[in-house]
Amino acid sequence: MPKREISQLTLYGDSISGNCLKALWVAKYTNTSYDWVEMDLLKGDTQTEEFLAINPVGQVPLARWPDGRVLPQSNAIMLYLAEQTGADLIPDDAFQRAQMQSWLFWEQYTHEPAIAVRRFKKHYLKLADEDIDPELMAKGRRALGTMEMLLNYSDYLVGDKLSLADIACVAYTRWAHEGGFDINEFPAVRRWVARIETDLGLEHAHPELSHGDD
Ligand SMILES: N[C@@H](CCC(=O)N[C@@H](CS)C(=O)NCC(=O)O)C(=O)O
Repeated sequence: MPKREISQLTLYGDSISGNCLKALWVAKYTNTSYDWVEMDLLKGDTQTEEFLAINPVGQVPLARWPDGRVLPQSNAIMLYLAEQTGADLIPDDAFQRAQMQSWLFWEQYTHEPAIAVRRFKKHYLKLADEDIDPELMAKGRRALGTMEMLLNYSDYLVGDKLSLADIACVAYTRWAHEGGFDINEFPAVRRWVARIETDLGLEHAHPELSHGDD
């Protein structure tokens, strides 16, 4: 099937959002040409009439093309860009592809709602720990523990190379410390974060990760 040219993609996102950065990283990784529209979540940019007319859900990231197509949801945007460009971020093997998707669903249902939400409340809303639902810490630590079990034996979440599974899951894991999580409790996760940041050409978000694989 001929690959559709992805030109003039506009990505709406806030740079403090891991979900938004996932879409940005994949656009860069796949050499997709894009314009970035910075949206300030904290100032309510996603709730303006103008933005709600484009995305009634009122969330970023949002991908938009000049022909009128719009695509919300970080993982859908990543999948589309990777598929359309033929980038090496989706395993060829059908089972590994399903494993990758399994991580994408897990990230959105289990990981992000605990780790990203706790980070937002603690780091951006500046709530005291006692004012944050304790379940978020418990659920987030369980999610980090799940990754730790696998990453004890593997450098990547699926197979032996970078895939969208790693990109989705690293987005908020690399900022887990801002949510009050101690990533040093999860050394294999810590090494994996540094590895994926290096693969994506990112600066290390956690001060201690600048040492890389150790
Ligand atoms: N499942 C969505 C989540 C999107 C989401 O929660 N976006 C947040 C920023 S991370 C947002 O736009 N919040 C603004 C609002 O809800 O008003 C995705 O992965 O794209």
